[in-house]
Amino acid sequence: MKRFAFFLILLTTVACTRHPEPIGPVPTQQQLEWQRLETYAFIHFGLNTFNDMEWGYGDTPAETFNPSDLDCEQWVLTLKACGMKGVILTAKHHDGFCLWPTETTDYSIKNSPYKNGQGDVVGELCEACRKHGLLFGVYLSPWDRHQASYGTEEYVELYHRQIQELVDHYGPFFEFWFDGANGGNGWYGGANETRSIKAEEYYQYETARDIIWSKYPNTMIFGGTVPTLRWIGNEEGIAKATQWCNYTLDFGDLNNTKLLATGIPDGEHWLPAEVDVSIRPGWFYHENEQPKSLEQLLDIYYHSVGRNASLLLNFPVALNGKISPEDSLRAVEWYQTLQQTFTNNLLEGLQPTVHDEGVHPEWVYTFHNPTEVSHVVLEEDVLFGQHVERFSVSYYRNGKWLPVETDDEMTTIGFKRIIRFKPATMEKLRIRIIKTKAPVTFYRVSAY
Ligand code: FUL
Repeated sequence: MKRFAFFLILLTTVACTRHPEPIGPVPTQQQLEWQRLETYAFIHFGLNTFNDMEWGYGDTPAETFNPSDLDCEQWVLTLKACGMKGVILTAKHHDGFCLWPTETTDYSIKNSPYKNGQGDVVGELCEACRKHGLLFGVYLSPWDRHQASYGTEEYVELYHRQIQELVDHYGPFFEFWFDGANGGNGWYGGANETRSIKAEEYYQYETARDIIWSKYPNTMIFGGTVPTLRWIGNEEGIAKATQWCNYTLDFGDLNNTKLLATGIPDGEHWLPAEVDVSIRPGWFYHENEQPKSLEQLLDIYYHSVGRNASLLLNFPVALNGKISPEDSLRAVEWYQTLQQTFTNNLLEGLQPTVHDEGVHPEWVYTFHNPTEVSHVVLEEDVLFGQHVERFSVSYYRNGKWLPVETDDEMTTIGFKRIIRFKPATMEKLRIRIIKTKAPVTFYRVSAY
């Protein structure tokens, strides 16, 4: 509603003068609210942490889970200090070890020395999130290398019961993660064999989703056959310059990393992308690994949030049960750099001249004095769909129009697109639409 009102105010200024109609897929309210979060965190923590592994086989003893100083409030406060709006915890990774005292298996925190088996990391994090105002989500690996029943109907029932327990005892969840990995081999109750399943049928994802939505209908769903958002197709932290929220919900297409990377311009559904990447090389903590540099993290931001995708940044919790100081310092430095960059919108209060008659509509902003600019942020009003296919950014200085200097390709815009360029002092700034599928409605245009 608010967004609508804002649109009406902007109508005579930055938006097209034609009355727009939604064309093509548009987000649901739930998707739109989720897209507005922009950055949120992953926590990978579990038996792998204590055994220096990424993919536990399913036979690592539960007793090895032994954090000396676990503090979920430290996680939450750290994540808030680096601008994260929510956190998704690996309640169960592929090894099958559960971080809550589940009734479905003995392979859980109940049989670990942590709080003498009385601990509950899912509950503790959920509580800390509630206390400090951070959204909460869970990752529950469908693939389970521990369970003897894995591959049979019995396991699917167990998996659904695990979802039910999480829904009954924790929540609300802003996002629920069904990981796509199904490596085949595992311990499986001592069978030590390779088992393959047809993921699109086996896990009965519609039932899984219904269990979640029966209590928390606003939960965004990652993975499976009925997702409300999509994987970007890589774990490097990179969305492409051309990035559509439009997609077709077909299991084949949901596994096609090429299509996942760009979206499908004529796709039938709104399926916005999420970029998941770890602050360190691994998802789980390994003593010899270091966090990414500030420059790498900034690139990740510009290549995710700056390219019409959400950023899910992973923090591997260390053996003591805390986010390590190297990671938190780096992430806070990163957030503060972004805050400084994007505080002062140089277009604030400037009315653009809009020419939307010809083939190439354009928006021209005239500064009161020559102004140095290095970033332009464009946001389509996605309630009318995502339309722009190509655009340009130029500036006027000493009687000439010049293109801004950047390697970035100016193709799609979508929910948010940030163009970073060599700082240029300008008298005017011009955004021109070169190719679009439908009349363009900007939600906001800003410059820094
Ligand atoms: C992948 C998993 O196999 C990794 O271990 C990690 O959890 C990542 C986020 O998803 O599919």
